[in-house]
Amino acid sequence: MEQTPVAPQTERRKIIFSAIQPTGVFTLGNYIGAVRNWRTLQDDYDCIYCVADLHSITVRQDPASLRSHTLEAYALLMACGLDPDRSILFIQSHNPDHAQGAWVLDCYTQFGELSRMTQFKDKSARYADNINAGLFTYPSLMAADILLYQTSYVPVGEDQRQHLEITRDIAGRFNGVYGPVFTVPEAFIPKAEQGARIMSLQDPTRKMSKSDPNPKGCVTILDEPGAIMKKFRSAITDSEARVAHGPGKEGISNLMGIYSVFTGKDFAAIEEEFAGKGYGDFKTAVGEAVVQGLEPIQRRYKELMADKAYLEECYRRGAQQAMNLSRRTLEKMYKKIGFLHA
Ligand code: ATP
Ligand code: LTN
Repeated sequence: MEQTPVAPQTERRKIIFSAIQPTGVFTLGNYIGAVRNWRTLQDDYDCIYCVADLHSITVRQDPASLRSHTLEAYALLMACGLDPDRSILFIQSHNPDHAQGAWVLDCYTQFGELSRMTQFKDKSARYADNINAGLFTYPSLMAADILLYQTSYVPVGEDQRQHLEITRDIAGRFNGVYGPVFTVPEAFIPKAEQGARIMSLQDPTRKMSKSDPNPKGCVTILDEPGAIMKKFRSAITDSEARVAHGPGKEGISNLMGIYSVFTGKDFAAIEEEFAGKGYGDFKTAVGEAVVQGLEPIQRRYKELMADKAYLEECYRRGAQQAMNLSRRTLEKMYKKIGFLHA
């Protein structure tokens, strides 16, 4: 295929790609660890973000819920400030190149390396009656998502670090055989203090997760103010009654991380602000900061969900834009491998 001319490398902005699964309303963990950063990156990069519905079926999903969660996830991304006029926002299954690319990459991914993935080990223990092949090959689909767009950086939370490592390994291996087909991407993970890993409010040793069976541990970005305050007031802390971070203070450190993100204050300033005050005051302040920070997102979300035609127009356009880019890489992969031109 003829290559369309592209501007010299120096004039092109680097590409960012990331995705989130439509497995429920986003939690504060998703927002702080990932989506919040996706918004600011739009200023300096060409950003591509997607709702990873193909990944979500590695765990059994009810069809009606999957449909509504997918549209909701798309609207939530926009409500969090992702702009379809500046970035490409699309739904993974609307671009068939991801599934096609994933099959190819499956053949350049080793059984041994997939067996070492902690997410696979965790999820296969949690869903022991459905350890399907998709759960196992999840990382090569994720590698296809990223590599099809010649991505330079992938902003994700700490839990995705291992998936980024395997993506780099797959890209390096493919390039080693066929020459430089893929850009080898780097992970963009926030610092611990900036919320790379937000923990459950009920068990600060476990990550806050959309699919947490205990809703008290998990604040979603659409929770009502009353529910948010209640969850923070009943957050698990420790018996020391001193707002500070460090070993044995995982609950308080987690709350400090959340408070820091919503107020812009660093840990030293937070310790000073609450010196001599009890945990009750601190928890109330964290809850109030979160309620205030989420209010504009919740308002925008309601507006967007009231205009389904607009959402549909945006995700259709996004899929087309995504395909225009991914097609070039997929065609290059096919050609290098030796598939006869169709
Ligand atoms: P599920 O519960 O369905 O496995 P999840 O809540 O873990 O989902 P994902 O869709 O897998 O969310 O992740 C979307 C993004 O949010 C990823 O970049 C992930 O690293 C980030 N993320 C998820 N949970 C947290 C958390 N507790 N703290 C920081 N970042 C997080
Ligand atoms: N596996 C990711 C979601 C995801 C993703 C991606 C993230 C699917 N494809 C590509 C970054 C890049 C997760 O957060 N669980």
